[in-house]
Amino acid sequence: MPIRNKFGDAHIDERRPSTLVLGIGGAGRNIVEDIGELPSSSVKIYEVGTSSRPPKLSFLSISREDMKDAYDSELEVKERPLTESEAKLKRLIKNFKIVYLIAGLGGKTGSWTVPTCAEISKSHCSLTMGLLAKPFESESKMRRELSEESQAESLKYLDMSAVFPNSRLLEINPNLPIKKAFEVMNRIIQLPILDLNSVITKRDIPQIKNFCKKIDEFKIGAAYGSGRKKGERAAKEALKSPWLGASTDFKKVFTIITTGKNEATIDAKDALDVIQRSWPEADIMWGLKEESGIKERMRVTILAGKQNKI
Ligand SMILES: Nc1nc2c(ncn2[C@@H]2O[C@H](COP(=O)(O)OP(=O)(O)OP(=O)(O)O)[C@@H](O)[C@H]2O)c(=O)[nH]1
Ligand SMILES: [Mg+2]
Repeated sequence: MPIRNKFGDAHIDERRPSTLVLGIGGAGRNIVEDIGELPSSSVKIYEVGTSSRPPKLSFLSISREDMKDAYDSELEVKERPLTESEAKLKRLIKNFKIVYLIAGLGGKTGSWTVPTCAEISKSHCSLTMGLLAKPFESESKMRRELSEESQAESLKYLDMSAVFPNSRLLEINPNLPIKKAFEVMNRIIQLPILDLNSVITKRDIPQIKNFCKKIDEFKIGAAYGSGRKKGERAAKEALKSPWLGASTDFKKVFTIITTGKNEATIDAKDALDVIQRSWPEADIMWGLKEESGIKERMRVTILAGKQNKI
């Protein structure tokens, strides 16, 4: 029998783990810059990059040369003197329980920095998640190879990761201008921070880590539903999300249900039943949260993982 567990708490802010979100390199910075207002004061966001682009949020300046040296080193972070940029990153990262690393892999800054941050975070923090966009098929071979290599290196240290191939943007809407397309995608990439992270309490972290143990990569889908049967409608739409792909063999699924105030949980149960029918063998961890702006609607956010790790 698959497991269905509720986790988290929608109300108790003091039990929220301190959370750091790092938007690294051009893509990472774009994604965090338009994240908007955060639901909890326990979340801090930083842009990380070389200083030529004026930041909109708190900023941590690093040098590409330092990050290249770090990336190329055969030694683990603990076994060698840190570069100046790594030392700065470590001083920041070590103060948090949960760390999100956001970047577009394939570029130098993001690809070189994410694995090192993941390694530092693994030894100082409780949970590390990578939210990583991958280059278009049409980008250079060098970029695509760097992105694969950086992803594989990062996976050694990340507890959770979600990967977003940019090429899917074109399959979804080939005529959408690239800036608009990135905006659509960036909204999806932000969802774990806005939804998953808004229900997690400190107490949930070991259970979440355990749940993700054998999963290399999560796919994300989300949608709104309204009116009668809004839970069912939202879940059905979320399941059609292009970022989830066509796969049916998801084994571990987080579902975050966002409602207005005092919503009946019947709609939440409907949503979970729809998901379970689609993936009968999947274990589901689900959380419920409130958001005043959502009014009469319901949002269902799904993070679905296949069992990859041995
Ligand atoms: N989803 C998404 N992807 C982006 C965005 N901007 C760029 N990308 C993708 O991210 C990849 C990496 O690009 P950048 O983030 O600019 O690279 P960087 O980390 O700044 O590295 P360098 O500029 O080479 O130092 C690109 O190949 C694009 O496919 C964005 O706003 N959203
Ligand atoms: Mg750049």
